[in-house]
Amino acid sequence: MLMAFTVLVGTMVACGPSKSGQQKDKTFPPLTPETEKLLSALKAISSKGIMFGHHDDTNYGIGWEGDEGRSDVKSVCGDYPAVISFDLGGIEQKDTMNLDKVPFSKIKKEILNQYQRGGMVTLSWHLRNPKTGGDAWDVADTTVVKSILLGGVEHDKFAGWLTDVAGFINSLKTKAGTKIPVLFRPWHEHTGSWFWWGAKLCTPNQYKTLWRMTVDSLRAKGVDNVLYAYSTGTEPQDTTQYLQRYPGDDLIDVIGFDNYQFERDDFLASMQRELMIIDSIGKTHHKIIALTEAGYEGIPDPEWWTKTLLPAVEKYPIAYLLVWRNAREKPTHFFAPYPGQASVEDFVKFYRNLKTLFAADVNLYK
Ligand code: BMA
Repeated sequence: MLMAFTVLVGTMVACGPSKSGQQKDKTFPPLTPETEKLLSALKAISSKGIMFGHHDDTNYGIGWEGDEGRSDVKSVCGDYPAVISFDLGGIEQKDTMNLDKVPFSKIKKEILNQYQRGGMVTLSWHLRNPKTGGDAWDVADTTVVKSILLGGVEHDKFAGWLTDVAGFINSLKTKAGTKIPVLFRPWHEHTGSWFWWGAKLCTPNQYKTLWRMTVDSLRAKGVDNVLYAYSTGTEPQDTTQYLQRYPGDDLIDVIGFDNYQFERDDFLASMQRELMIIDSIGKTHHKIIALTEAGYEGIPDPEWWTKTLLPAVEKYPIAYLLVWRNAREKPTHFFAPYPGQASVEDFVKFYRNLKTLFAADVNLYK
């Protein structure tokens, strides 16, 4: 029933003539059954709790790298995160390792492991600057987004980069050949201006066109195992500002924001503001909501998990919250506890709280 419906809707949406009649008809593949299951599970999960996520969780941690089955989160509480994120930065250079020196072969392996646990994988993309050759944070040139859109000088180069991303996502498969669903979250924190796709570096229309080009290109290359997340920073003050660069309900499955604590009162205030915004938009646009990145670098507050983070989010129906990485190469750059860290005891309380969900609590592909 679900399948038949999906195929029908997929075909209808894909082949419907555009309003102008100018655009060529596009035939896109419907989502794979596992991707549909992930979408349904994400819609339902907030009635059970909030999934905990951690970036690069099983790739490395404090004092280790690449150990089979190891995870700082698991070492502390006994279970893996329900969500693990990985970064594709560098795939567009045909590099064998991403920008944080994790081999793409290892990322693939860990994506399969997380899928087999019944947990979710999400992918960010800190890609390089296609115009200057600099990194994602190179914001000196304000014409980069324009240059990669159709008709721009770097369009062909960038189109090739999307082919590399499509190739990677299409290659995520189990041994039996089932494609593994992932949540792709490109062009994030665009309401700030620290990435070349940021607010001061392109117009709302250019940003939205970038999104549409990205999704259209992946769909045209047969990528049918992906959901898409739109995630701002904490700049939006209301729903209008949040939606100013929103590319459209037909492209996006999950809406969220990234928020890091520096000063507690500011963190709590921005948390409430952005959660209210995404909760309201989530309801009117029928979208899943999430805290797509969060954290307090170095977790200097030993009770941060149960006295700040959980109370801030628990009243909102977010599907997940994800903390950033435990960098093995930068001693103070960690966002999850590891054995001996000051917030371990509190994190175990957070883990035991009925509201939080870890890998053993979820089975997203049933
Ligand atoms: C940032 C930092 C960087 C890293 C980047 C992409 O927030 O963690 O060290 O390269 O994310 O993972």
